[in-house]
Amino acid sequence: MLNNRRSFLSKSFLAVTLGSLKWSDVLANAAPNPPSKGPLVIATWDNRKATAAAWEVLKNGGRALDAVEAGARIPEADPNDTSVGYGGFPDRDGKVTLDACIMDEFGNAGSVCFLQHIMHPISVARLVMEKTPHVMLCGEGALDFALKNGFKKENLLTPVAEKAWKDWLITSEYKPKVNWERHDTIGIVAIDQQSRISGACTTSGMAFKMHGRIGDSPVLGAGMFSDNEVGAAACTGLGEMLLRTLGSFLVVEEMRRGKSPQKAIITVLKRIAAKYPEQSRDNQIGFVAVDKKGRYGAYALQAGYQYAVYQNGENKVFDSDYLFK
Ligand code: SD4
Repeated sequence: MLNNRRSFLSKSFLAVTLGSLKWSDVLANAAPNPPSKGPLVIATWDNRKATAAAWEVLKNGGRALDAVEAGARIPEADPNDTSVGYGGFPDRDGKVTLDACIMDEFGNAGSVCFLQHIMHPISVARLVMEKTPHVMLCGEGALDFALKNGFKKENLLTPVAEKAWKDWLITSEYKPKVNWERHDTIGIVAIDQQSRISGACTTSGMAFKMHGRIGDSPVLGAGMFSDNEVGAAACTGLGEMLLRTLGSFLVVEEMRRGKSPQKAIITVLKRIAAKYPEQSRDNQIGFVAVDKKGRYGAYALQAGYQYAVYQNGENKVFDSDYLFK
């Protein structure tokens, strides 16, 4: 441990001398980390049912990839979750269109976007990763692929979501605001007993978006990114800002430079807020991240963001800290 710390500090000395690191960051990260306490899963919002499903896989020595898929499937099938899968609020034409992506510990990735009528886009994304030479399938092609692989065509528009859409049509005003809709888009990242890291993200996107609009969630590096050597990050919030900044990729890159998950997220949120000050003031973005040491972090632009963590046999939800106090 002492030797590791010494070698970390001498490497850091070089990095500071070369100008790629600040001492304040070095010292913060040089604090001995608690040893990895085994597997861990963390998800955006109060997705405790999802982290519980993921934990069932992790606690038995299962693969992080299976855990994040199992977790993501929970809100996808929940009619009361109006931001994901079945029950998700539709676009302004009344169509429920779904986006999802997944990455495994080898850096393989799969994604679907603008997918309709399929309850579990995350599992279709996984099949794209495992059964095709491609990474991303969209719309009709993604639907054909899903149907050919045994997925059922279903009506995903619940009466509650349909009513919300009809009410919205009266003013037809599209103005995303902080925590304006019940955000429950799930970004979920996990490390398993063998230190394999994976991530997933699934959503119905912003309610009453334009037909054809695709957000950050199915875009690798925007809604989620995972690199088994470093860690994984995923997010929720206004997709347009995350698409322009590739937020999840940036969080992983900040961890690669030596930052803890928490510090990496804060750095990225500050960068987004500096680049888009007005949109950042009026909108929400929240991240979760895990690193190879089994540490996690979460942070948001605004108050009101929550995240769920399952670790050491305990499933907890926390109010996230945030930038704009
Ligand atoms: C999107 N990031 O489509 C998603 C929305 C979201 O909870 O996170 N909703 O822009």
